[in-house]
Formats: sequence, C-alpha cells, structure tokens
Amino acid sequence: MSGTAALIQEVQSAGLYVFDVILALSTAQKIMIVVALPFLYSIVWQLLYSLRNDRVPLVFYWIPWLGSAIPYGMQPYEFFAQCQQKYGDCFSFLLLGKVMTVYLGPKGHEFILNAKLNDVSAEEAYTHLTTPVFGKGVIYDCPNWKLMEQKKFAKVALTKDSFIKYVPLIREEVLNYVNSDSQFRGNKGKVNVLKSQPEITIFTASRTLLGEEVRNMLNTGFAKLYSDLDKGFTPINFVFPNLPLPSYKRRDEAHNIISSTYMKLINKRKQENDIQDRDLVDALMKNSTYKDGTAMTEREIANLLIGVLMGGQHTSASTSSWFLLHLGERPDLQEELYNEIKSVLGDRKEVTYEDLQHLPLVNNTIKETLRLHMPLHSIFRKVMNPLQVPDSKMIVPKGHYVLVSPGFAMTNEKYFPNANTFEPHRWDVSQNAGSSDSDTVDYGFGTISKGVSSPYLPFGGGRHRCIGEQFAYTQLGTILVTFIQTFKWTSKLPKVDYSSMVTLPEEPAEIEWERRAE
Ligand code: X2N
Ligand code: HEM
Repeated sequence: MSGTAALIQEVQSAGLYVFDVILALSTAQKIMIVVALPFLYSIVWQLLYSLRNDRVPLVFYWIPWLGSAIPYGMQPYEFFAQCQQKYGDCFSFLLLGKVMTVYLGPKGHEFILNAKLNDVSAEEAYTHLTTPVFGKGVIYDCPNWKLMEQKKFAKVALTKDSFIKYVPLIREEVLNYVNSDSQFRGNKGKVNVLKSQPEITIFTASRTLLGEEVRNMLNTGFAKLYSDLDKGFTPINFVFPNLPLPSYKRRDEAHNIISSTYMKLINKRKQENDIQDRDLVDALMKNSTYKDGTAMTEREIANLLIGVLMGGQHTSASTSSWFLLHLGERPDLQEELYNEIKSVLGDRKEVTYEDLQHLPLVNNTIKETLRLHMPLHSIFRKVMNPLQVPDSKMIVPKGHYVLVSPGFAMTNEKYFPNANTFEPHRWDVSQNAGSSDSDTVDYGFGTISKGVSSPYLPFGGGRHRCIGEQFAYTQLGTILVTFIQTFKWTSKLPKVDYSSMVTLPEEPAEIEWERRAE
C-alpha cells in the first residue's frame, strides 16, 4: 500500500516538475510542444502497437488521425500492393481515426464476407453514410434480419418476368435520350459520359422500378431534388454525416420531399385500388410484412425505394460510363458487338430480355468492365467481437474495422493474366467454369453461393450480397445494345477517381460519337 502511495507521490512531483519547465518556456516554445505532442503520442503508440504479436501489422503513418488516408484515398489498389509487399495479405492501416484491417485475396474474401453475423456489422460501418440519405428504418438503420427481409421484398420486382417488361421500357428511355438530349444533337459530336450516363441510368431505373408517374416527374423541377439528395451521398458522410452547411440542409429537404412524394404515390395507388405487378412500388405494396407480423410503414417503403434506387444509380452509371470509354478505344469490339446483335436480332431493332441471354459478347463486355472497375473498391464491416485472423495468433479487436477489396484481386496478375487489359474475350472460354462450389446458402433473400473465395466478386458475397446483379445486367445490356445499334464512337481512357462513392472516370470523360448509317 505504502509502496503505491510513494509511487504516486513520485509521479506527481515529476509531473509538477515538467509542468514548471513548460511554464517557463516562451509562447512559441509552448505552441511547438502542443503541436508536437499528438505526433509524439502517435509515434509512441505505433511503437507499442508494433511490439504486440497478437495484432495485425500496422502500416506506419506520420500524421495522427489522418493516418494513411491520402495514399489510400488517392490510389487504394497501389496502396494495397505496397502494403502487401511489406506485410503480406493481412495488414492494418489508420483511416481518419479508424483502424482498418485489410485481408487481400480469396482468403480475405472468405474471412470478411463470410464472417459471423455476431462478429461483424455492416450497419455499424455504413449507417453514417446511408441513413441521412435513405432515411430511417431501412437498409443500415435497422437490425440485420430486417435488411434480409427488405432484400427479399425488393427481389420480387427483380425477377425474369419483370425484366421481360423492363427491357422495352429501358430501350425506349435510351432512344428518347439520345434523340433529344442536346449533347446528342446532329450526326456526330462529343458527349461527357459523366453527364449522360447518370441521366440515362436514372431515367431507365425510375421508369422501370418506380413507374411512369415518378419517371415523368423527372422532366420537372423534381429532378433538382434528386440532384440535391445525390450530392449528400458521398464518402464525406463517413466522417461528417451532419454539418450545419447549406448542402446538408438541401439534402435533408430533398429527402423529406422525395419520400413524401413516394408515400403520396403509394396512397394514390391504394385509394384507386390500382396495385398491379408493374414495378418495385407495386411489389413492396403487396409484400412488405416482416415475419414477426409487423408491416413496413409507408415511410419505410418510401425510404427503401430511395435506398435501392440510389445504390443502383451510382454503381450502374459508373459501369456504363466505363464500358463506353473502353469500347471507344476498341472500334473492333464495337463492330463485333454490332455483328453479334445483328446475328441474333436480324432485322429487328427492338431488343428483348430473351435476346440479351443470347448475346455473350454484350454480357462479357459488362463482366470485363466490372472486373476492371468494380464500383465499390472497398467494403467495410465494424468488428463487434474480437475476431481471430484464421491460422494466426492475430486478433482484430472490437471497435476496429475490417476491409475487403475484391476489386484488388480482380485487377491482379495473379488471378487475371494481362490484368490491366480490357479484354471481354477473356471470359469466352470459362463461362461459369471454375466456380466449382455448388454449395448454396439462404440468408432470407434467396439462395446464393456459400463460398466467396472466388477472386471475381463484383457483387460481393455472403449475407450482404447484391440483389441487383440481374437488374444491372438487364439495364446495362439494354443500354449497351441500344448504343451499339445507334452509334460508333472513339475515346481516350481517363484515369480513375477513387475518392468518390464509386470508382468513376476522371474528367474529361468524353466519347466522340457518330450515328451509324441506317
Ligand atoms: C481527405 C484523396 O478522398 O487523400 F447504396 F439499398 C443501397 C460505398 C462502401 C462507398 C464503401 C475512402 C473515398 C477514403 C475517399 C442499398 C448498389 C447499398 C450496392 C481518404 C483526403 C451501400 C469507401 C467510397 C471508401 C470511397 C456501402 C452500395 N449496390 N449500391 N482521404 O457502399 O451497398 C446502397 C446497398 C459503399 C464506399 C473513400 C477517401 C443497398 C479521400 C484525399 C482525401 N467507399 N471511399 N450499393 N479519402 N481522402 C450500398 C453497400 C453500402
Ligand atoms: C449489395 C455491387 C447494382 C442493390 C452490394 C454489394 C456489392 C454490390 C459489392 C455488397 C456490399 C457489402 O457487402 O457491403 C453492385 C454492383 C452493381 C450493383 C457492382 C452494378 C453494376 C445494384 C442495383 C441494386 C443493388 C441495381 C438495386 C436494384 C443492392 C442491395 C444490396 C447490395 C439491396 C444489399 C446490401 C446489404 O445487404 O448490405 N452491391 N451492386 N445493387 N446491392 Fe448492389
């Protein structure tokens, strides 16, 4: 007891001494100390951390809190490759105050995408990003079992029968766009794909998933609200989900008006007893009661519509932008696509869902675009219970995050020879071969593959796997076919902007187009 008391005394007097010394310093010196202290602390902390053999190796950084944000935020795949050389497939880095543990390659895909529900949480990782935009009660603002059911509810509007109806609508929207937008005036010209593709995506997705009423509202001032909401769906939300700035206020106002508008639409259909099988709105009106007997409220249905549309919007617009830019460098592929389409459709121009199933080069063009440009370069989970890295003594503690990057494996020579070359034909031979694991699992939204150790996972895997894959292929396939039928184009491939929500081309992202002779 007295030993401890003496020690406390000792520390106290040492502390007082240091305090006296600091007080005696000049103001400039004091400021220097205050500035240097966080750096000193961070370096000592990293030193002690590196001595622990129960921790994943941590990438060294100079700037406290910021950590490795700049190299990661600017070139994540290059950053991962450098870390992999030093530390192997599993390493940690600091990102804006959060410790992120990365596990690269198929083993990492399995470790993170198939981690147990109790050990990792997607909602804890994403809710700051998504809830201010989508609204309350859905996606990552509810327990996981509700998300699993929301995915099941939404999937009803994402079946083959729906896609058969959607394809002509998507084609009509694309034709309407390329025949009336000012960037497509005349017989040749230049178009910024970062403007055209988001517009084509929202028109086609709204027309099919939300119905004609909402689609028509996009020709009015309503479109500005979409743009305001969209500007609020940015990675800045991970750090600052709410700030007293005009853009945040516009986001919240846009959210309220859009969700109220969807609720009005739901109510109108209810009152007129006009509930059919047209779109996602109908599907959710018919089927949105959880297995515990509680029904989703109209507000929640509206928010789910916002979320699903918003997710599909960014991923799909990025993908079509990239395939246009890649094909612009490959006129030979455009001709091959043109001939493939001609050989299946003959003199017919109106592509159908069935046709899309018989156009392997169209589908492989999308598949190859997703390989090179997986829209989400990083997938996160928050660690809720200490998590052991398989076959090691290393533990990822509660409160840290895990990060999986299938896009890294998808652009790696180890898995894809000539990884950086855009070559849709690389998929010609091994159509679905290779994924030998036929083991499946159902988390509540339909059966999916149990294993996630493929290096190619653009739609993720496990309980959070995408439900939009078939819709995306249908939408993107119809857009691609319609472009090939209408235009020839050239372009120069831009660099990648990794700091947006999805991996986008940097500006200028233009194609020079020319209408095909009839
Ligand atoms: C400060 C450069 O820029 O150094 F949407 F119904 C709806 C989305 C997950 C994005 C991760 C990190 C960027 C750091 C920049 C729905 C369709 C979904 C699925 C650092 C200096 C939402 C993480 C963005 C990392 C970029 C999560 C999406 N299908 N959509 N420093 O989505 O699914 C949905 C699901 C994510 C990200 C990043 C930095 C269902 C910097 C400079 C600066 N990213 N990002 N979805 N960074 N710097 C979605 C899953 C969910
Ligand atoms: C989940 C990719 C289009 C709806 C995911 C995930 C990925 C992904 C990687 C898993 C995220 C994670 O594990 O954290 C893509 C790509 C798309 C696309 C590459 C297009 C090319 C769509 C579309 C929709 C959609 C069109 C809706 C119609 C969803 C939903 C989830 C999801 C609801 C589930 C989220 C969860 O369970 O946590 N997507 N997506 N996606 N996606 Fe997509």
